[in-house]
Amino acid sequence: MAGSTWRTPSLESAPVTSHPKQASSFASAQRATSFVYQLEYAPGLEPLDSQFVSFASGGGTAGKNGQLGTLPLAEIASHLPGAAQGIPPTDPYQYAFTVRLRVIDNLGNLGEDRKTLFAYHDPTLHAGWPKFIDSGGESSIRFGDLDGDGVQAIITANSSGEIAVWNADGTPFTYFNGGHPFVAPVPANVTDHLGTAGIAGGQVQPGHGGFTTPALGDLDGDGLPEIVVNNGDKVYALRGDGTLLPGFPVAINPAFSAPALRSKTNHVKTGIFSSAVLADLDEDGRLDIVVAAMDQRVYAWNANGQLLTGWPVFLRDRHRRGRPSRRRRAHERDLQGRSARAQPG
Ligand SMILES: [Ca+2]
Ligand SMILES: [Ca+2]
Repeated sequence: MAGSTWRTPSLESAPVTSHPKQASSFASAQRATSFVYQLEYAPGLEPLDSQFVSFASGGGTAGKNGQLGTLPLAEIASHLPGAAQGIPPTDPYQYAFTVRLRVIDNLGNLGEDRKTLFAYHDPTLHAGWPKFIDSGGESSIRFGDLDGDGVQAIITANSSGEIAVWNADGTPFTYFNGGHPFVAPVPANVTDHLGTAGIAGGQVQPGHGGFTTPALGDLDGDGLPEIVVNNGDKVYALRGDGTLLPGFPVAINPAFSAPALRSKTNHVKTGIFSSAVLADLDEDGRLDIVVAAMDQRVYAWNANGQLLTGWPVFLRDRHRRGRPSRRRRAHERDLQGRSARAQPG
């Protein structure tokens, strides 16, 4: 059989006429003695066979893995509306093009794989942007004057457990952690697996959790904002220079999502999916941190990392039908007793 697969190319934004991109892929014919391959492009999402243009070809007897050709981006752009030079798209696929790798073995079998890519030069992009973060950037970006010089910096938190801060021109904001990202420690649910073959052998890097959208506010009253951000079961509060505020990180209580509480219809999780919110709940003139967790609780801590009295609060609709199981009610009574004994005063 003839086979072909793609390596996902790293994408970057640049003038499409000046950056030919390598096309990395894999071609082989495992049960045949030899094969030939052809790399082709065509404009659009579902081009006709007749539209494909070859840009690389070759052959061999053993599988070929790596750079099989170079995408002629300027040539491809010339087939797209306005040569893909800055006319804002009215159709999401206006600047799409399709690349296919076809492998034909000496027995006549054909294997084909396709990938749709986009070529578009956006002249409104600021110099120095965008940034490739090699990870999910699901959380929203925040702006903040972290060092009090009157200029806003750009704060990003990503799903690799990193917080990075940038200047407007795309250079690292050196006041924050010397210009390097703050990286969360490896969380407990990963440290439990550091001895597994992949991690111990170095093939897999242990994860650092993922940060949600940060909240900014002056927690310690020095006139400069702190960055408050959730990761896994923890809440981090960082000063603008990237150091942790004393008392942080704080964590939610794992007992509230213990396996004994889980049922088929209510699988409570240990962790925080939401972003933190800052408000002065106890009216002492200092911001507090409010976090809703997946254990059905809302937590509130003060700027020293201490739980406010009366928190966390269990969110439950008391008018809903049905009662929790006897096992669950017993566990909750036990937790409430322990929580009351732990409260000072
Ligand atoms: Ca502050
Ligand atoms: Ca307060």
